Amino acid sequence: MTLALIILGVVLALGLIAVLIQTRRRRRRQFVPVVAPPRAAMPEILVEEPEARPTLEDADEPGLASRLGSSRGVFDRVRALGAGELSDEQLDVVEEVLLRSDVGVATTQALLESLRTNGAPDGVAATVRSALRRELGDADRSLRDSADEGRVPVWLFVGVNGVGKTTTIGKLAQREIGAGKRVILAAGDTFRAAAADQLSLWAERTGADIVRAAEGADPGSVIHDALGRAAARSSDLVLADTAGRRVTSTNLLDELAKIRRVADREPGQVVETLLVLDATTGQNALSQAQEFLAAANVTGIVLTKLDGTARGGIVVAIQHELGIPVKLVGVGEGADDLIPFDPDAFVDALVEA
Ligand SMILES: Nc1nc2c(ncn2[C@@H]2O[C@H](COP(=O)(O)OP(=O)(O)OP(=O)(O)O)[C@@H](O)[C@H]2O)c(=O)[nH]1
Ligand SMILES: [Mg+2]
Repeated sequence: MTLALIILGVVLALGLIAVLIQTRRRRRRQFVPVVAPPRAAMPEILVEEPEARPTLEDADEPGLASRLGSSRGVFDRVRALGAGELSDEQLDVVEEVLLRSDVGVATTQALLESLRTNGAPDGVAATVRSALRRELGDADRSLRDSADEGRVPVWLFVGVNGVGKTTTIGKLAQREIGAGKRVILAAGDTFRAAAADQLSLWAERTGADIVRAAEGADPGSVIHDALGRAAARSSDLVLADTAGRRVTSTNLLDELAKIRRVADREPGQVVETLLVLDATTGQNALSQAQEFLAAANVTGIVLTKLDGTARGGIVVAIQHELGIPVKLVGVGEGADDLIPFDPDAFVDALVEA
């Protein structure tokens, strides 16, 4: 009898232990396969008291002209021209400079026409400056960072490979976390493992949280998991990376449309779709953009690598041809090398003495 009771007791105890182990495994399983577990060092509240640091505008405005690489040099010959009526040779110089600067044929011809008719009483450089400024218009260049009640704002980054999507996300993570936001990076570029590794490095550097998956995983499911995590942690912003290449561009655009639908499903809400373009590719950037605009509901453009061999007039061509505002410009590879696009400061930096 006693022996039977002891055996019964042991069997019950073993059963209880088995149930406990199962429950713990199941709980763990909810997180492991879909979302990387939070790093041990990741605090629940990522940034409690952001340290005071200069805003990007304060840090960059004084040096914009010197950070524009070769863009400013293109206008040297225009700066050297005087005021008043222009000779044919001088008009040729203006035409050549404008075309080389990548502003595009339409803007160049319009500006030449105006110079022929009105001359340049305030100087050629000033006339060119105000014409370029006029072309850039007064679009809203702010980035929307709020979503509807109960939803998490998502900024989706699209563009062909190598233009600077992942780097721009890293820079923005730095900026937004610096402003006190809780940011999650979604490694939606599952095309190659190195893409998620690159984003993970930015997460480590900036203190952002990250959701990633194995190479070849469905990008939509990564975005979906990131949104779940963002909702659970009351995050303020999800920055979603995407792959820049697929077998064909049609495939890539289909994939993007799918990712966008997932990102825009509750609890997520895509409030910005930012097309990243490499300024050094000049007019090629424009034809890429046309394809993306048709597929991806683009709300703004990030123009990268303006510190390099780019010729800054491409900003004007983008505005003219696409009508989509350039919202940010990249002027280097570092975390602080991203500037909100300010048309006044930009045309001054390009053309003024
Ligand atoms: N000079 C300069 N380099 C930049 C800038 N933005 C990005 N880069 C560099 O451009 C290269 C490509 O940047 P990524 O961020 O990896 O580009 P991506 O669009 O994510 O590329 P894929 O992942 O291949 O689609 C990197 O070496 C970056 O450091 C910029 O504003 N200026
Ligand atoms: Mg990338």
